[in-house]
Amino acid sequence: MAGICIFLVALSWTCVSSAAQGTVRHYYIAAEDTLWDFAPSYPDNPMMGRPFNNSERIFVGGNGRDRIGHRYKKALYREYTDASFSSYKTRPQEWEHLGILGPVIRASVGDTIKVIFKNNTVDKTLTMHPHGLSYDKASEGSPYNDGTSGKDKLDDGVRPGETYTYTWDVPESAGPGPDDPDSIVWLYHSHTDEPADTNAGLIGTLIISRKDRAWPDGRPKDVDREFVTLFKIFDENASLYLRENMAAFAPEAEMDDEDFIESNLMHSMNGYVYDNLPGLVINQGEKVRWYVVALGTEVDLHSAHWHGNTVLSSGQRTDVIELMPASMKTVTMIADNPGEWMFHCHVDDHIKAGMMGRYIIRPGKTNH
Ligand SMILES: [Cu+2]
Repeated sequence: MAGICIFLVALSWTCVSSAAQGTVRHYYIAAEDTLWDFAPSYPDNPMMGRPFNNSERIFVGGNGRDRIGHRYKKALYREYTDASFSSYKTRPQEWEHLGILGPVIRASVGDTIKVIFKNNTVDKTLTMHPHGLSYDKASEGSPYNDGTSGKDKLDDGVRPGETYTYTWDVPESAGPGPDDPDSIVWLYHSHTDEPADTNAGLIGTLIISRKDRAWPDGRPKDVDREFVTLFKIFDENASLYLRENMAAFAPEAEMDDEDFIESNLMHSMNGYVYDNLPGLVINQGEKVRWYVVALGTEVDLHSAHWHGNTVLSSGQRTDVIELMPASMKTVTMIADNPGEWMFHCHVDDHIKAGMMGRYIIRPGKTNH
C-alpha cells in the first residue's frame, strides 16, 4: 500500500508541477464563409509554363452553366487578435503557404490551449475537434451518443453567431515520442458532420514541441524553418456548400452527372492545384521541418514526394512519405541542394489532376 501511496503522491506532484510551469495559450479562431480559389493563376498552369490544357481544365475550368470551376464557396478557420473578433491576425510571410488551412495552434508539453471559437458563418453549425491532445467531454467538439448532457453538450455544435471556448491540455502523451523529432503535428477540424465540414474547408493543424527543446513561443529550437502541407482531394460534391456553389456558379449542373462530379474533385495541397501553392522558400543549408497531413476518403491515399532533396522520417532516409486519411507525419530536411524543385503527390491520377507544387531553395550556404 505504501508503494502505491508514494506512486500516487509522486504522480500528483508531477501533474501539479507541470501545470504550474506550463503556459496557457489563447487562440481566437472564427469559422467564416469564404470564396476560395484553388487556382489563382487560371487560365495559366505555372507548373508547365503554359495555359491549362483540356484535360487539366476539367478540374479548373468553370463555364457559368454546368461546371463550377476553380472558385468555390467554403468555410475556413481564420485567426483574430482578441476576443472582440474585430481584427484578423496577420499571417506572416513564412506561413503564407498554409493557404486553405486554419491557423497553426502551437504549444509545448505541459501547456494548456484555450481556443475561443466563434462561428461567423451565416447558417452552418460547426465545431473544433483536436487530435492527440487531452480534453474532457465539454471540449471534444463532436456530437454523438456519448452519455453526456448539459454543459458537456455545448461543444457538440456551435451555432452561427455563437462563441464557445475549447480547453485542450498538452500532456506528455500529446508531445513527441522517443523516436520523434523535437516537434510533431496533429490535425484539428470541425466534427459536426465531419465529411461535409472538412470538405467545406474546416481543417487546421497543431504543432507540439518538447518542453525543454522549444522557445518560449513554442517553436522547436532544432530547426530553422517549418512548413505544413495538407494533401487532400477536396470533394466539393460532399461539401456543406454544394448547393450554394451550384446555384452561384453552375445553375444548369446535374448533381448526378459523373463529369460534373469529377470536375468537383479538387486534388490539392493546402487548397491549391497545379503549382499555385506559394511560399515554400528555404535558404540553402537550412534545417527544415515538414509537417505533412492528409484527410479525406478512400481515394486520399497520397505519396508526398520531394524532388532534389531527401528527408529523415523516423530515422529513415527517403524522398517519399505515405499518407492515408488523417495521417500526420513529421519529417526533417537538410536543404542542401539549391533550385526550384517539384513537390507533389506521386499517385498517377493525382498528378494528372494537379496535386503538385514546388519548393525553392535559394543558393548561399547557411552553416550550422
Ligand atoms: Cu495523391
